[in-house]
Amino acid sequence: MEFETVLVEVRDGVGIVTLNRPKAMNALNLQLTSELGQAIDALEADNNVRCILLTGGEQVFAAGADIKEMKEHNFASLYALNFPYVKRDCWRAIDEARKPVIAAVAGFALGGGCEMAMACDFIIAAETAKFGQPEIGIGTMPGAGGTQRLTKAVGKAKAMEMCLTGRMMDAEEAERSGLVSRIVPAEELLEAAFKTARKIASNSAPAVSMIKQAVNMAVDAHLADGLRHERHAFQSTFAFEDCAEGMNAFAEKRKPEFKHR
Ligand code: CO8
Repeated sequence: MEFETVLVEVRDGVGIVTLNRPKAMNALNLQLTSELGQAIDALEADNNVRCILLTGGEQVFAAGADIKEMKEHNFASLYALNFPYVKRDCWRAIDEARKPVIAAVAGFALGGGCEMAMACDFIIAAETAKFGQPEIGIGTMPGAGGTQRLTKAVGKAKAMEMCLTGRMMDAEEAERSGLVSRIVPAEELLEAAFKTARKIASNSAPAVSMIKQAVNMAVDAHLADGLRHERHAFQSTFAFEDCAEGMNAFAEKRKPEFKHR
C-alpha cells in the first residue's frame, strides 16, 4: 500500500500505520483522512493482520484538523461536500474496524488528533504525550468525538474544563484520569505498543473481536446520539464569523479578534 500522508507496514500480524505530514504537525487534511481510511480498510480486509497500530511522529501524534485547509470553507461549502472533515473516511474506518486499533501517542494529540487517538480501542502514551481539545481557541469546537469520548474517558469536570479552555493534559494526568492505558518512556513507545499489538494478534481472532465489541458496548450506548449532536454543532460553528477569524488568525500567526464575546 503506497500513500503520501500515511505509511503502512505489516509485521508479525500487526498493521502499523504512521501518520506522515511531519512539516504540518500531522494536521489532518482531507488527503490524510482519505488515505488513512483506505489504509485501515485494507488492513481490516487483510487476513495476515489481526491488530492495527496507529502512530504519529516523535514530537506530534497529530495537531488536529488542518486549519489552513479548513479555513477556506464556510458552512455552505462544507454542506455541499457533506461535511468531509467529520463524516467520512478514517472516522468510519476506525469506528467500524472489527480488529483492535491501538493508538501509540508521543507529543501533541490535539483537536482531531486527540479525537483520533480516542476513537482507537486504547491509547499507549509516551511520557511526552499531551492531549487537548483546543478548538475553542479558533472559535469552533470538537467535531469528531471529542466532547463525547473525552467526557466518557475522564469524566465531566475535566472534559468540560479542557474543551472550554483548551487546557492540555500531560501523560501522567491522562493515565491518572483513565484516558490512556499506560505510559512508557518515549524511546520505547513504538516497541512497547508493537509488543502489545503482537500479543493481541497472537490471540484467538474471533474472541479478540468479540471482546472488543463487548467492551465497547459498555461505553458506546448512546454514543451515536452524542456524536450526531456534536457533528451538527461543529458544522454550525462554520456559520459564525468567529470561526473564520480564529482559523485565519492561526494561519496568519496572530491573536484572534472574536466579535461574539
Ligand atoms: N493545521 C494546520 N497547520 C498546522 C496545524 C493545524 N492544526 N498545527 C500546526 N500546523 C503547522 C503550523 O502552522 C506550522 O506551519 P509553518 O511551519 O508553515 O508555519 C507547523 O505546523 C509547525 O507548527 P508550529 O510552528 O505552530 O509549532 P509549535 O511547536 O510552536 O506548536 C502546536 C505546536 C501547539 C501543535 C501548534 O501548532 C498548535 O497549536 N496547532 C494547532 C492546534 C489546534 O488548534 N488543533 C485543533 C484544530 S481544529 C480541529 O481539530 C477540529 C476537529 C474537527 C474534527 C476532525 C477533523 C479531521
